[in-house]
Amino acid sequence: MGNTVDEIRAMARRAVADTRITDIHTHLFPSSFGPNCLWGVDELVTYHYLIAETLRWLAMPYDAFWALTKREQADLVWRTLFLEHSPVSESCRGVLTTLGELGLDPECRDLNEHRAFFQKLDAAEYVDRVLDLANVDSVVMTNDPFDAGERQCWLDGAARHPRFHSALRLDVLLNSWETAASQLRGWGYDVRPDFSGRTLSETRRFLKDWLARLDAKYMAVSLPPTFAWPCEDARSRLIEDAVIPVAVETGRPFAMMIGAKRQVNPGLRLAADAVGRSGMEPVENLCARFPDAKFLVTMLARENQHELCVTARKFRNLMVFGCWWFLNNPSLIEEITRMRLEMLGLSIIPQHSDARVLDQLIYKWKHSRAIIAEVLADKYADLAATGWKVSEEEIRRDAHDLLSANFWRFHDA
Ligand code: FIX
Ligand code: ZN
Repeated sequence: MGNTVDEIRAMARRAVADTRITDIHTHLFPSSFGPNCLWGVDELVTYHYLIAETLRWLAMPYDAFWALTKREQADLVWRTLFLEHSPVSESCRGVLTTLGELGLDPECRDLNEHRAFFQKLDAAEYVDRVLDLANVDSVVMTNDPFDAGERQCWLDGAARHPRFHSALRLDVLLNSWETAASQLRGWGYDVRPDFSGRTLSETRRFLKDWLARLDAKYMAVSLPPTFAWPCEDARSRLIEDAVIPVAVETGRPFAMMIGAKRQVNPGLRLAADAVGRSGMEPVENLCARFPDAKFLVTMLARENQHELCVTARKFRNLMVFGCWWFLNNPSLIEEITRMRLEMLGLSIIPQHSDARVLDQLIYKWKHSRAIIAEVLADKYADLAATGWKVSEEEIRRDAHDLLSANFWRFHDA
């Protein structure tokens, strides 16, 4: 007797819901990092995804919006996206899912009533409560040593939280070398913009110092659609002679997040970035040239997803992860997850949250889990049709691989 489709669906839903997640890319911080740790309803409502949607409805100059206090911005977003129109976008729906899961009344249209709930909370306690509610075991932060405020927290020895791992973010180093070089010099590393002298060995020293200070699980960079490797630019050289040697020596993966077109409309600030299609050659070239290096790769363009799967079939040192940013929408998560399972089986990391506000973990994972469970159930149902019977234990093993173990196995390899 095979499994019935209903049994399979129920098992897949239970397994995915019960699995404790390692969220491999977020922008979250524990409360010991002070103002870097964002939480609460005003932060949820002023998420840059929602600001972009709000400003589409308004005629006000962007600067006038930014001149408002956070609370005033939140009031304006709430009025525009939740009261004057129905909140059907994924980011709006996410706010309502989050409030509902926290036990608040999602029907309530008065933002001040929601605010009253958050005012009573203690940040440190709330962090663990949210992680538990989202059934997230731990998150990986995005840690930028070039960000003055965050850097100071690390140098001051801000307390670590056992559920917050770190990742060393290298956007300034790899995307703005002149700026990075002058900063590094100021911090006592003997580097020069023209790469003369000890520049590369000193850059490696910087990377190793910060990997150790952070106990970072990987290094990461976001890259434009025009990213090329190899080529005659500073980034190409730094990847080859600094990042990869340190990644191999320390066993840390290098995460490349490819396809972000930055600041296409700068007035929108954090909401100003867009997407562009990328070539797959740099990923192929790097994976082939450095078989001992481990690459975590996500791409922002929907059009790149199929070829990224094909590339991952060719290189076991390439781990595909997440439905990043503009792809983190139900229809696209479903399409992409289905394709990845069909082309790569279970050897993927299907999702990360990219949460910037702590409470977003609740909705991002609730929404993603639901889709991952249905897609998995469809695949097990297809197996059942062949006569292959899956046990609940096997489904739980697979869900654990997807949502946690694949990352740690790749990290430890
Ligand atoms: O570069 C990144 O890590 C992006 O995820 C963010 O910077 C982006 O603004 C974002 O929040 C996407 O979800
Ligand atoms: Zn991110």
